Amino acid sequence: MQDKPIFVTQPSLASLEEFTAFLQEPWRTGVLTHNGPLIRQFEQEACTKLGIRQMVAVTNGTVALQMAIRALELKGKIITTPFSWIATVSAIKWENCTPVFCDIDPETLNMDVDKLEACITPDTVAIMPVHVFGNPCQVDRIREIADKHGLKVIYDAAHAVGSTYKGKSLLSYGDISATSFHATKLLNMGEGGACISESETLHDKLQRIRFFGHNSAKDVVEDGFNGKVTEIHAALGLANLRYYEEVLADRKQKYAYYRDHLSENPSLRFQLLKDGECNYSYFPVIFNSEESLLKTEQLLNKSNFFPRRYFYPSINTYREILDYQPMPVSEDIASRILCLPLYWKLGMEEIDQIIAIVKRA
Ligand code: T4K
Repeated sequence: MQDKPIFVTQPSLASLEEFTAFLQEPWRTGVLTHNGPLIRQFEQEACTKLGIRQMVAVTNGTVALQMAIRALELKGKIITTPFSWIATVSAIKWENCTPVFCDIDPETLNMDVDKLEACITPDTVAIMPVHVFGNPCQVDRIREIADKHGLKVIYDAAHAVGSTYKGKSLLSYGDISATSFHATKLLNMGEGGACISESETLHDKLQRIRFFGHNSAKDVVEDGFNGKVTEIHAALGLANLRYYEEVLADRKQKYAYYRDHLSENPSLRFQLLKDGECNYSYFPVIFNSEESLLKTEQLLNKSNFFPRRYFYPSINTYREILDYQPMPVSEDIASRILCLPLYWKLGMEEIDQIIAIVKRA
C-alpha cells in the first residue's frame, strides 16, 4: 500500500526560491495589485509560450467565463454542454442568461455538433462549448453553425492550455476563449484565469471590465467589476511558467504510458482524441458500467490512491438549480468515467501500482 495519499492531481510548482525571487520587487515597491508589472510580465510571457497574441489575466476561470459573456453583451439562451464542471453553467446563470444543453459525443466527450443546430431557437445568442480534458472541439464546424445563425462563440477552455488546433493554440479560437490557471491546471497561479480574444475591441473591453470599467484615464466607461490578479499570484504564475514545456511533455509521456498498459483491457475505453492536438492534461477512463468503476475506485482508495469522477454527475441533473433536460449520453458517460492520477511529480512506480490495481479490478 502507498504510504502517502496520491490524489488525482497536484499543482506543478517551481521551487519556493524561484517563486520568492519574483516577490522582491512587490516587497520593495509595495505594488501588490491593479495590473502591476508582474501580471503584465506574466501576460506577455504566457502569450509567447502559449502562442497567442494577447490575453487578459483574471482572478479565476469562472470569472473569465462571466467576463466573456459580459463583454459580448449576451442576453438570452446559451447552448452549452452538460458534461463539464459546474462553473460552465453557473457563469451563464450569474450573467442572467439561460443555459440550454446539447448532448455530447460519446467518443470525444465534447458537445455533439450533429445535435447542435436542433438546439438553436430564436432566443439563442451564443454557443459555449468546452474542450473537455483539453480535447479540441470541432472548431470549424462550430464556427460555421454560429455564423449561419448569427451566434457568438465562447470556448470554455479551462482545460485547454497547451492544446492546439490546425497548428495554432486552441485558446485563439472563438470570439473569446476563457481559460483557468487554477492550482489543479497544467499551468497554475494558485487561482487565476484569462480571457483570450483576437479582436482588439473585445480585448480592450475585457481589460476595462476587469478594472471596474475604468478607461486609461480612470473614468468609468463600462459596467465593469473587479477581476484583477494580484502580483503574488502573478509571481507564482511566472515561476511556474518556466516549467511549462516540461510539464506538457511529461503529461504526454505519462498519458501514453497509461494508455499502452491499459488498452488491452476490453472493459475499458478512452476518450477519442481528434480534431487537433490534446494537451493530455487528464487521464479519463470510461468503464463498461458504474459498478465496475465503483469497484475499481474502492480498490484504489484502499491502497491510498484517490482518482476523481470528473465529471459526475452530468450537470443537467442538478435539479436544485436547473430545470431538468434529459441528456442520455452525458448522463451515461458521467456515471462511468474516472480520471486517474496524472501530474508532473507523480512517479512511474505509482503509475505502475495504479495500472496493476485497475487491471486487477
Ligand atoms: N470550466 C471547466 C471546464 C472547469 O473544469 C473549471 C474548473 C472551470 C471552468 C472553472 O475554473 P476556475 O474558476 O476553477 O479557475 C477542481 C478545481 O477546483 C476546478 O478548478 C476544476 N475546474 C475542476 C475540474 O477540478 P475539485 O473540487 O475536484 O478540486 P480539488 O480541490 O478536490 O482538487 C483535486 C486534487 O488536487 C485534490 O484532491 C488535491 C489536489 N490539490 C488541489 C488543490 C486545490 C492540491 O494538491 N492543491 C490544491 O491547492 O475541483
